[in-house]
Amino acid sequence: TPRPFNQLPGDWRAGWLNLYRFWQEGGLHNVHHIMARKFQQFGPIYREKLGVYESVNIISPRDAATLFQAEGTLPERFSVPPWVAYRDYRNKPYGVLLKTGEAWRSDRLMLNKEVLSPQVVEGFVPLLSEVGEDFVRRARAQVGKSGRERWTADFTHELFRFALESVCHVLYGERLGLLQDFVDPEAQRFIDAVSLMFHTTSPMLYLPPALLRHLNVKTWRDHVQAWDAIFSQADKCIQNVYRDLRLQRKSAKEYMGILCSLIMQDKLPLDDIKASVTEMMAGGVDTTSMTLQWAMFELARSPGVQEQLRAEVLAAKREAAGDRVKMLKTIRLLKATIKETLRLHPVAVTLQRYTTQEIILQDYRIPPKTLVQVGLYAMGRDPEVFPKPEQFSPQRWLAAGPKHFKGLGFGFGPRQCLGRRIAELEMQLFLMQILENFKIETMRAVEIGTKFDLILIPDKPIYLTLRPL
Ligand code: HEM
Ligand code: 2DC
Repeated sequence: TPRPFNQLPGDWRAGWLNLYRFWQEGGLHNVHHIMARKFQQFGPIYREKLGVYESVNIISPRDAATLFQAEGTLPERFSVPPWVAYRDYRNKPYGVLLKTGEAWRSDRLMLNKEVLSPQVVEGFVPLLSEVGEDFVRRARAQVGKSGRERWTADFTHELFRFALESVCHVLYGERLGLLQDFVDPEAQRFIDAVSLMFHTTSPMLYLPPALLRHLNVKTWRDHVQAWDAIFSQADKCIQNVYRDLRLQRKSAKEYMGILCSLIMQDKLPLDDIKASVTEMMAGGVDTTSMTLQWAMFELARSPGVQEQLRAEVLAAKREAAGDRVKMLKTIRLLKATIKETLRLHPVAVTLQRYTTQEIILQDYRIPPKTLVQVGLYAMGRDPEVFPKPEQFSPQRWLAAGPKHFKGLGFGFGPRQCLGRRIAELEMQLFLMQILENFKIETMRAVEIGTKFDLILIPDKPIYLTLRPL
């Protein structure tokens, strides 16, 4: 018979002491390393308590399958306390990110139709490839300027702008012009605000929202300022589209963007549309840009893989006569490359769900309403799950064998990433266009580690070189 919950391994008895130790050990930026170490110490399941938050942590794909298969129709994840606290403090409505229960479900189902469904997603291809083409044009101009037949830089900020330009093009059907020499300072402020919002979230991650709001510490004030900037900038973009729509400045022929479709459908209250569109605009900057940066870094370090990938892309281009939609159907290795990048460099350190019924994990009884976390970063580097985990090998995703609950970079099920299709398309098109035009290189000697800044990011700048083919 399964063992009782109380026998779970782990040092979960002293929540506040643990949180204090965690602070002291510089755990703030090392959540992923600490988790990996705990799996080493306790095995594939352990219980922990940080502050007031208790969780059970798992690492194996089989346990992830058990968790997600029992999640039901209203799955809930850990609700990031500072994000909730901000909205309550400013009296802002929640979007899908923070809503729960039926209110989440009805919004989410409407959004799925306009953001995730295959019919709609195909329409994003021209919008996203246009932005990719502009990036290539800009990169060529930078190569010209350098006078050295190449462009070497830390691409973080270039990719932030690319990502914001991309997500805004599909959301609003409009270009911001962030890939030109002059960048609108308001757009730049939005980008900086999203990074600051993530950065100020992590120190407050394990404190309850009620406590946070009464704390007048700098981190909280910066956090509020960051969200204020995010909401006001998103609101301007939304108002613009709304006005153009009323004045019928938008022609009904072309695809006008996700926001327009949602407004015209008229099935969601405008405030709910706004809340979720704001979340998507903010969620679309650091996520895809960091993943693309990691992908280019890995490809630069594995020239063999890069050549194989380029061959696939060029062959697809020939066969499809340049038709991007057709190309996307044949580039298997490129899709595997993105999975492989997210295996080693997931954006989310864990996936989480509250259980709704008793489930059995590693032969322990887990009661309902328990927060269970899948250690995504630890799983991606576990040799039991991925043989030779340190090797960047997209091929592993194409080889025979079970991949069941191993590729979880965007989460799973009805609560998975809403921006998944946008993100995937944006990254596939970008990498295709880069590979068609440039060789990606880097200084091989430099080791880059990972830092937890709410999302996982490189711990130092990555310098990459683009060299025209
Ligand atoms: C949720 C990853 C890009 C918007 C999530 C979750 C993950 C994730 C792991 C939680 C899923 C779960 O609990 O099962 C990523 C990765 C990205 C990415 C790896 C890119 C490489 C984006 C983009 C957008 C976005 C571009 C906006 C267009 C959201 C939203 C949610 C979410 C709104 C909450 C959905 C809900 O609760 O219903 N993402 N994301 N993400 N993501 Fe993403
Ligand atoms: C952070 O312990 C660590 O996609 C916590 O685009 C558990 C946790 C809960 C929710 C996760 C979060 C972590 C990381 C960032 C995620 C978030 C859900 C959505 C969000 C993964 C793992 C993200 C980046 C969204 C953000 C949208 C936002 C800017 C409006």
